[in-house]
Amino acid sequence: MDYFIKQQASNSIGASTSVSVGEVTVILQDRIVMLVDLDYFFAQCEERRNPSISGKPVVVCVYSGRTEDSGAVSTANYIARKYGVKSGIPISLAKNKLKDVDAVFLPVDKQFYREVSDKIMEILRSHADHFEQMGIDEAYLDVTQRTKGNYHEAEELAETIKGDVLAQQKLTCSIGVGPNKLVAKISADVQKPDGLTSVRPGEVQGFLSPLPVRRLVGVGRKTEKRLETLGVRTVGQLARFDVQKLIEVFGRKLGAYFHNASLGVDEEPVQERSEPESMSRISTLKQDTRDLTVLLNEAYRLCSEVHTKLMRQELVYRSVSIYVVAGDLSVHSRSKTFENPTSSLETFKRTVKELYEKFLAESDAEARRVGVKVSNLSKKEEVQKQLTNFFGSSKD
Ligand code: TTP
Ligand code: MG
Repeated sequence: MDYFIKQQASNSIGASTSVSVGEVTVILQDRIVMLVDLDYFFAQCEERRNPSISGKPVVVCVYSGRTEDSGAVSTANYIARKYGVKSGIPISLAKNKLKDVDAVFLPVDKQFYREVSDKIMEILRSHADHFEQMGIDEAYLDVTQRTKGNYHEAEELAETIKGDVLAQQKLTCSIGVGPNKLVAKISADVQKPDGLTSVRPGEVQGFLSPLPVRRLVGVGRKTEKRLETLGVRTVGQLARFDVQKLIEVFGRKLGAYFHNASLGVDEEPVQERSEPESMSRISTLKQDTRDLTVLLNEAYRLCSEVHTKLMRQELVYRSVSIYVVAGDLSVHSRSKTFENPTSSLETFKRTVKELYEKFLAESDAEARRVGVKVSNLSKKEEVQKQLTNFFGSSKD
């Protein structure tokens, strides 16, 4: 337990509030963080564009094109949700659930949602000391300075933000206010749509304790099951669970994270995200060569490394390049850009192969070093996440 309290102390700047859970006392820095999440975003954009559909169940779909109804639901408005329609379910199932009502099914129009999102993010940014966009419809705002650390002011500011978004962009959102990102995120989910939930430092423990552990970011289905075998179902039970045992089961980093999270402690700053423009790896061959198999052997290894990093940062790429540093140290490169972004390792490797073949056909240089690069990077789109969900991958 010691290391944890020390960590808190060394990170603390300015005012703080201490909170006790059983025998443990933790110090929460007095920050005020908001999480703004737009309600049923894609479907609400569609309602705004065509108000005549508001009042009906609206389902926005990613059609795979294989058969008329194949694909998955991207999101649905709250009327459709009453019938059990939600993100990720097959379109055919959604149609079945809504077969007796006058429902509207629409294809995703990502470009339109992106435009609406950009305008709303500008509004949100203008109300924050520090701003961090998390996805197309979600952002963290650190408002500590402008509210002078006063929750009452922060709650008023949240109302102002909701009013501005509605007046300027005709959309509703839900806001969670809390002492950090973790609490703000969970509280934003409490009341939806059009909600505002504020959890002050002294209320954190009471707020989190009864919640299922699954509500904590990073606790997926597998972790939930493992915690259950330890007799831990709620965040409160997790807070009282021996941290050393947690570390034994989940490793030091994750164990400590779960422990801190259960206590409502999260020091992650709200900070602007800048996406890298490219990612690359280069390596020196054992000997200079023009042998495609040897080149690819090394290049594929580099592709996997780059791809792992790409996945960790949830990025997709649109361009692939290869590099060859020849024996005379001249540098050669070949590139290819796709129309649509992808996260596929297979496409990456296939393109690298094509480009090395092209290089060998066009140049007679011998390769001393080989490199691969992905560029034109952007955040992985929710649509792609959704398709992955649909075709089955677990959260952990
Ligand atoms: P969410 O904020 O998770 O969902 P939402 O805005 O539709 O609904 P809520 O009122 O609960 O916030 O996701 C934002 C958008 O991302 C959503 O409108 C559509 C898209 N999305 C998918 O395409 N697939 C998914 O599985 C999820 C969860 C979201
Ligand atoms: Mg949302």
